Amino acid sequence: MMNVKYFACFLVTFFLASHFVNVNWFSLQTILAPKHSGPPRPWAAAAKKNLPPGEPGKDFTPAVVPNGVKAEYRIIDGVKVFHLIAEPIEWEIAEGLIIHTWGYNGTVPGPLIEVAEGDRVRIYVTNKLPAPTTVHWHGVLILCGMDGVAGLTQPAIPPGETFRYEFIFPDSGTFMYHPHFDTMVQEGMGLNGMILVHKREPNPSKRPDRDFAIMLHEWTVEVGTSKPNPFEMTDFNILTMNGKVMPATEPLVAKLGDTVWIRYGNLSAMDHHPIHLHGYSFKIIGSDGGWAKDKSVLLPETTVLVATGAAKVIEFLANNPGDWVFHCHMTHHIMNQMGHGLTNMIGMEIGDLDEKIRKLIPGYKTLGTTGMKDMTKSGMPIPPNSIPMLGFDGQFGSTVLGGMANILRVREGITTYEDPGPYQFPNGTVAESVTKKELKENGIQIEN
Ligand SMILES: [Cu+2]
Repeated sequence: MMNVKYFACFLVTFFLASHFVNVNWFSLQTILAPKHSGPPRPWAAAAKKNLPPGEPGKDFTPAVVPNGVKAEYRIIDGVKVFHLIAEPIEWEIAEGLIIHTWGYNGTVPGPLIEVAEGDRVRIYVTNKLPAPTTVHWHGVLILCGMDGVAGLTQPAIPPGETFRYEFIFPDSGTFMYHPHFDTMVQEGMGLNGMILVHKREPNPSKRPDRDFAIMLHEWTVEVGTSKPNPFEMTDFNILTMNGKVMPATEPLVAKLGDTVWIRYGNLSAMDHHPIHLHGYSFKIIGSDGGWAKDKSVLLPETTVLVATGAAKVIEFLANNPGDWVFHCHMTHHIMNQMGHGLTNMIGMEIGDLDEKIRKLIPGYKTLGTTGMKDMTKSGMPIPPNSIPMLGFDGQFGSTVLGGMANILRVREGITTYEDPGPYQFPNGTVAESVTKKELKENGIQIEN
């Protein structure tokens, strides 16, 4: 009789505990316990290890997000708890262009989720969009029910509601997150972000000294408007690194001798981006699928093709001081709104055309007869809320290159990673104008 009472009491207690304490925690523990037949599940080993939350500094060197932020978290019972809010936001692409779009926690891309391998996370996703949404953890090998595919693995999160995702990051690597509901519109409006899962490495000398995270994205914002058009299929006119175009992109700073990683993620709608780095060759040591096992067999590269829906990690030794540009090598991607769909004026002899037109339109100026230099900020009147090519104002003038571009500054003897400003070139090392005498001495004759 007593046994039945105890059993009934146990059932009631278990029901109450599982109902009120945390139903998901119970079920996840059960599922993650590695007691399965067949091949080991990709997440089973990490679940068995049950590691404490990884600590920045102690377990890994925190990454740097140029122009960006990291997701805040609190640790509750050994679980890192995050909160993502998908919502309409206002975002400045560069001075002169503010867009009204969608983002996570007020930013584009969303905040970087930075954790260590084996970290258990609980991520609450609140939907403040006018449409349902989900979050998919792109590249992370987790239980199917946490995969975030609306309709297939979960109901979509209705506007106004909050869902919980809970899992363990089984592997270190470079991953991304984005909606898996009406993906074309929601990603196109800017809902995307990166996830860095660090290897737990107690010895700092075995970690990279500088670890940068950059998300690539593309937009179409018609001149004079502020709403990106997610229905565009081919003609993207704003190409961003971490939501900014050059010169609003924050330079990357490294000390001579540093081991540098740059992790690129790409959630552009249609384009792959071949990102070229000047001054260095590097090795592509990782992707969203994992890491190269033997770096010595990798081909040295100067351009990494970051396919849409992929992440790539490059590694190099910072052994060449200077200001080195890195940029997408698809040349239309280093332009902004005014580099597209123009009448080809190159080589046109305009004579006194401007003078005649100015009688009808005061201030008129024909642009583009020698290329895109006229389209930089100083060269033309700008329609409201739009950006011309911009370009970066360096110590020798404009780069006449903007868009998906940034600068790596490598310096000797710096003690902080604050922007050190323009590179001081050693005397006699800069390309310069020459005299006729020198040309003659070198056997070069120039007509006129
Ligand atoms: Cu590109």
